[in-house]
Amino acid sequence: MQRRKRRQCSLIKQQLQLYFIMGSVNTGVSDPLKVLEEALRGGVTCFQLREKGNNALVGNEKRAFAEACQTLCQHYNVPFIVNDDVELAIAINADGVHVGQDDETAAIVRERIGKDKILGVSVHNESEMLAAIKVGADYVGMGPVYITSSKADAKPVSGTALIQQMSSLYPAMPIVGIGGITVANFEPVLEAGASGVSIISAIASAIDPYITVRRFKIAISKEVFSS
Ligand code: 3NM
Repeated sequence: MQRRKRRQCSLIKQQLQLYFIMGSVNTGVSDPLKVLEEALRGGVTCFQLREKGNNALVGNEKRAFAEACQTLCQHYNVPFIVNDDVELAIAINADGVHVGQDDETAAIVRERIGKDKILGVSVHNESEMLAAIKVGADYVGMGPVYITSSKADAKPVSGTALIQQMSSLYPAMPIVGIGGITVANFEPVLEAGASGVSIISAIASAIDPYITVRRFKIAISKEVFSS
């Protein structure tokens, strides 16, 4: 691997460590921007705006919310990724885009956002992993590791087996685990070879998102230190 590419890869791996995903509908009665700010203050390393589901914002309201999230992320120097909506990501100059297998094909997204933006792709098997490598994805998301209620069309629970296999076959591709991950169950995900964990509800629905993120940070640093 070229030196520049290797440096980028290790940066992405650090940024994936505690990857918070949220939309305006994920925070219950709490103000989503307040939740995001608390999560950033606590030390999340990446943020993805995933504005989906019942009552999700659209149009100008979605854009205004995205820009407010982006401003917060910039303040904390944390990458701001947009789920699925390439138009919006380009319009507001987001740091990257995350797509699933049903969203706009990853190859087209890469072409549209250019090589310098972060591209994340959800994968569920080796052929999707190979396709993600081919289009130059910067990282892949794998899940659902555990049962989740945050994604209506989630696939069956996959556990950590695929992460283990893919991380040993393709060690250069950063992997982030997703689905039902909490402070109590994240360790096997990192032990299987993921660079980090993606979380919606354990942070977005926490009574105190700041304290929850601090707990994750302390537990993750112990895990990384002992490995
Ligand atoms: N993608 P929570 S699972 C957005 O398996 C998403 O690809 C998944 O939310 C996948 O942390 C999921 O609340 C939801 O379980 C994750």
